[in-house]
Amino acid sequence: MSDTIFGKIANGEVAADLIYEDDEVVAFRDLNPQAPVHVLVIPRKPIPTLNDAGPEDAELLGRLMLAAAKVAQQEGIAEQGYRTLINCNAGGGQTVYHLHVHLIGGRPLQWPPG
Ligand code: DGP
Repeated sequence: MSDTIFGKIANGEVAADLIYEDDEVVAFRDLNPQAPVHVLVIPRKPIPTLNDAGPEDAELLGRLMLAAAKVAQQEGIAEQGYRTLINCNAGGGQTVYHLHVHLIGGRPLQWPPG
């Protein structure tokens, strides 16, 4: 599973515009940004989809969300607001099968999404 492009970014085999990393989490700019700020927050652990996360991943999932909030602060969009989302499987729009949280902001965001 660590052979997805995101696994390779997490272990340094493939370059990305990294903006945050710690022992368990890496964040980098999306290659195809949908907003002025579009960052992907991923666990180093190669969990393919949210469906594959188990109770043992509960703390890690929390760390992903806290890292997203930290990056939002770093990027200066925390006060104006932003969106975090996880696409799950093809019907949810997932294309890379390494769990990731999208952090999107820097422009007004519509709700509901398309
Ligand atoms: P999703 O559709 O939720 O699986 O989102 C995958 C996102 O990953 C999509 O917005 C484009 C981005 N992406 C795909 N390949 C790369 C890559 O090699 N580098 C970076 N930085 N982003 C990528």
